[in-house]
Amino acid sequence: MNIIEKLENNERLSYEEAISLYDLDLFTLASYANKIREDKHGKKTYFNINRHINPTNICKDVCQFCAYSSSRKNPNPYAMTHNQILDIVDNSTKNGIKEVHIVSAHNPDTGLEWYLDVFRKIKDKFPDIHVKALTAAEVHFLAKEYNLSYEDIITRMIDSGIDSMPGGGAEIFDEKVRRRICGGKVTSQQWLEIHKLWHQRGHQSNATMLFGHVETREHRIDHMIRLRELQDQTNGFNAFIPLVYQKENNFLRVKDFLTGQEILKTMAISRIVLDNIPHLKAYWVTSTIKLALLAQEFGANDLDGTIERESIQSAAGAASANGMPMNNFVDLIKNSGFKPIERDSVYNELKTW
Ligand code: V47
Repeated sequence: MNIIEKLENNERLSYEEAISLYDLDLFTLASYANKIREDKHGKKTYFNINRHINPTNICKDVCQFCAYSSSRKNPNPYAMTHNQILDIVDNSTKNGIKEVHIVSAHNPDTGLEWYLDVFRKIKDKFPDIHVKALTAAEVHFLAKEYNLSYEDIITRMIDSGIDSMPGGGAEIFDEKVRRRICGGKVTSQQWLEIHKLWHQRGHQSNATMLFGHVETREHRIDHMIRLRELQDQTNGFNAFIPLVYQKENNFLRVKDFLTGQEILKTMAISRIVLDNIPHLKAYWVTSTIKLALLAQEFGANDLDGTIERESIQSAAGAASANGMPMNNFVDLIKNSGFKPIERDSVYNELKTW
């Protein structure tokens, strides 16, 4: 059976077949990815009103792509206090946020209890706010620092009120590329193992893929297939989030930025390959808002959220430092022909705008 027949019949694609999708033209890919989107979600595009908080940029690890860590080209180390974090959440609730997304660098001085305590305080004061926190990279870092198992850390995360895990730290699973771009931090197998354990405890998470640096198309497909295999076992991933690499202020020497075509092809291919992950998020921060809106025609059905403050990708050149006002978000989705649906962090629909 050729690839078009398989696409017509909605059949699962092998690794080799998935790679050959890149040989199809953009419009063919768009039509198949869009059909999957429409079958799953119609014209709905989800977003949430959220606040990103990055409590510290002091990091023990040295990822070559990172411009956020203070040990790299950005020598302004900081660590927030609990009160600063609580004040941010307090202010943001006035803007209607439903979620705080809290991820940090790997700072040995802000220890395990420091984190757990701030999550408990947020939950005590703001019980209705969803706490999405700690990437698998942070879980691994904390487990190593405190000589604890992943299970132990996960139990403490749940006890301190974390509701879901973000998808960060996945980067690219291929071991050779990973060694080059972020050797020393959580391995691919460990990243997958941590999400598996989290899912087995009945909780949900997301999965990212950082692309557009030194990886090949084959590495992207390998990354997607490893996620698809885990999702077959656990069904715990909500969304897949392809993150477009931003090239400023870091130590990975990449000269060429991905073309819009390659970004959209990769979006469409991920919609087709990841047949078991319900949502595809076009993260406007890294793709630009214009391409994220276009990605709605290429399988994406989620645009993440208003964010308010963005520190990780904006340090590397993205125009996202101040988030996106809610009204802009809604208007842009509507004007592009889709239906803006405000969601909570686990995709319950809150409001049709
Ligand atoms: O894992 C770091 C990425 C991620 C750069 O789960 C970079 O809903 C581009 O994971 N260029 C953290 N990306 C952000 C993240 C995320 C974002 C939004 C939503 C969710 C979710 C998760 O940021 C890291 C890393 O892959 N990153 N540096 C860079 N130069």
